[in-house]
Amino acid sequence: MDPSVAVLAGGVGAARFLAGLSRAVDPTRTTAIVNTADDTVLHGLTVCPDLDTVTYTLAGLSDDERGWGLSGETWRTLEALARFADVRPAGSTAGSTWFSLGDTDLATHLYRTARLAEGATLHAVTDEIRRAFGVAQRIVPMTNEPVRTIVTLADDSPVSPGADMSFQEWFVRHRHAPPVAKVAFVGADGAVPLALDHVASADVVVIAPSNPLVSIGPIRALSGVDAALAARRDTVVAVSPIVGGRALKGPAAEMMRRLGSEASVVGVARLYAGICSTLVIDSVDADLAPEVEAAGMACVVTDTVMSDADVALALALTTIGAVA
Ligand code: FO1
Repeated sequence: MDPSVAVLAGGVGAARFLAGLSRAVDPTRTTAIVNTADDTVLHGLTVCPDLDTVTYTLAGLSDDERGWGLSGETWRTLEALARFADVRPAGSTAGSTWFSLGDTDLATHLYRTARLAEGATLHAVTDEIRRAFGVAQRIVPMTNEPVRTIVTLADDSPVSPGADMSFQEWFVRHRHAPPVAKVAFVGADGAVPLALDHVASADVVVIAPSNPLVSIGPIRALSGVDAALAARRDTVVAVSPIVGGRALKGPAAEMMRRLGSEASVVGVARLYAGICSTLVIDSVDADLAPEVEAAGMACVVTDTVMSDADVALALALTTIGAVA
């Protein structure tokens, strides 16, 4: 029988890894535990970007170029909202268009929001959405409770220096350009992690190639997650999201530098060494393998840039094989 796998996941990098994994092992034996600290409310709708990126990608319906949202998307609702820009009173956020919600993507947020209003948990709604999209892998939000990433902008930020800002405002509205001095996961303290039993009992745990600070960080901030990983460290393997000192997508490298980590596979190894035995790094970083090992992790060198489905499949097989 194929090994059971639990995957700690953020957005696009994790989604592509999970798509490779779904071809490598029986998808019904895989559980993705997904960051929800990026979630936001827009137009009264609950939007869960990482959950949706994972679901759409596994359904084969994501927009590959953007990395988020659905392929073949149309934007008529967004365009229609622009009509209200001139009449919106100062201080109102009604009808804002800085976060692009596509017409078909909106259906997911409408369904989720309506089900949450009926009293369903985020876990239950996420499972309903997964089934509606015909995805076999289990997709579990990291918690049912709202946890929100808040960034504190650095004093040298050209925008609102020293101010606190929601993750999506920073990431999308300001294109993750303003330097960040601090990151907090508001609500993480009291939130109950989901799927801790899978983290404890799966044959293999994978930390997907996601931002270690703002995608994996919120999952780790939940009570008991790090302890559960540390207790089975020998069968926990991470894939570095940093390749050649840069993130393939998003602000991970710049963020790591700003928040005191080295923006390299060695910096990733130092962040994960306490909870994870093995780091998978890209061939371009092969010369750093001894430093990863010096940071306390075994190191596997392979192609990690998932430019097509076959690379993702090979990466998934190598990753699982490193600790299975
Ligand atoms: N990212 C953007 O850069 N611009 C957008 O307008 C945007 C809209 C959007 C809508 C739905 C969704 O699920 C994701 C969306 N994202 C957008 C991506 C997303 O906000 C970020 O990539 C993640 O939060 C980071 O993991």
